[in-house]
Amino acid sequence: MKIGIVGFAGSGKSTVFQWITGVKPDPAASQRGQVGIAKIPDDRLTWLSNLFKPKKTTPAVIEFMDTPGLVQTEQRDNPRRLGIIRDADGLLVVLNGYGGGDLAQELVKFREELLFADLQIVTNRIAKLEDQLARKKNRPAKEREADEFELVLLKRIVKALEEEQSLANVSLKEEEEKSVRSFQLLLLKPQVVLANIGDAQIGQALPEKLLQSAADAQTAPAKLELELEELSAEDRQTFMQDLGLKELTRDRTLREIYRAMKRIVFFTVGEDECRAWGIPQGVDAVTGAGEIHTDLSRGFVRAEVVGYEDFRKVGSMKEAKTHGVYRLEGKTYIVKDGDIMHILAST
Ligand SMILES: Nc1nc2c(ncn2[C@@H]2O[C@H](COP(=O)(O)OP(=O)(O)O)[C@@H](O)[C@H]2O)c(=O)[nH]1
Ligand SMILES: [Mg+2]
Repeated sequence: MKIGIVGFAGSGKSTVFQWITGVKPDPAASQRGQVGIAKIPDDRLTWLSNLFKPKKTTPAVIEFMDTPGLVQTEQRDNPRRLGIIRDADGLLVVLNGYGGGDLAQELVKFREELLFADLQIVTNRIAKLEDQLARKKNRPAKEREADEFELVLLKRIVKALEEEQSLANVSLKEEEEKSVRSFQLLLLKPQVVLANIGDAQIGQALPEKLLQSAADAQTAPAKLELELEELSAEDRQTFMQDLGLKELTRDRTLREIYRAMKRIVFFTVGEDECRAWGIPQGVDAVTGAGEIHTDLSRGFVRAEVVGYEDFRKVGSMKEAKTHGVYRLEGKTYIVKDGDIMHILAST
């Protein structure tokens, strides 16, 4: 899972990148998309690790990519600049919350850039398809039908882009999703909006107008929290109290991003390793097993499953069996967030 950190130049993308991944931003590298890994904090994994005392504890991760960002005065160049995030699974949109600008307006402008870039791709493709349908009349019916199918779909997408400036309400069937997947449309990617605020904005609510277009928008004093990290725990407490900062927001922000990207985790536990495996919401047990190893998905027989909350009450797999919370599930079982799983496979 890769998330592109996007926004206008100077909004604080590189600051957020460092805050979230701990990787020092390199302006030259960010031109090509600098990547860093963030571990997703999970109290459940910590609890399991305290119980099993494994040699290794491995959290779920997200890869973040810092990008150079867009320039308001060079709008014609922005689609090219956005090319860098075409293969990202989601977007973290960083707004400049420290400079005193209108955040709702900034988000509108940024989304217009995404819209402009997507429209360019879709309308180019439409022109190509129409041309092909008009000129090559003797192609096999199957080919023509495929083109027509795509054309109708793309026109529907253009309509939504032009009228609603969003693809949020375009529900695509599986076949349609497949047909447009290769265009990597930016407005089809899940977005998390993050206002990068300064010391002066701590404790202030986000503008109502911004929340109307991004209900789950997050707030973070990223630069300040980066600076706080360099202090001793004691000094940090004092500073945080003085600033009216109750807690560091990074963990919460990461969990929120994970949730917004519709990811869940299941756990594997043992004396060697306790690990959180990240998977998309709604996948079945075979797919989940494949995340661990392709052999486990190929030879999948059954999954032993105990939900985290149940496990916490009983404390061991053995007790889970006697208390009736241990289950054997088959290939099509839809994995739930927090499941503790042991995959049984034939090799
Ligand atoms: N005062 C203040 N400056 C900030 C804050 N966040 C970022 N900056 C500064 O704004 C400039 C641009 O930040 P940067 O993260 O490089 O933005 P990017 O262009 O989006 O990557 C840098 O000089 C940062 O130190 C903040 O919260 N408060
Ligand atoms: Mg930068």
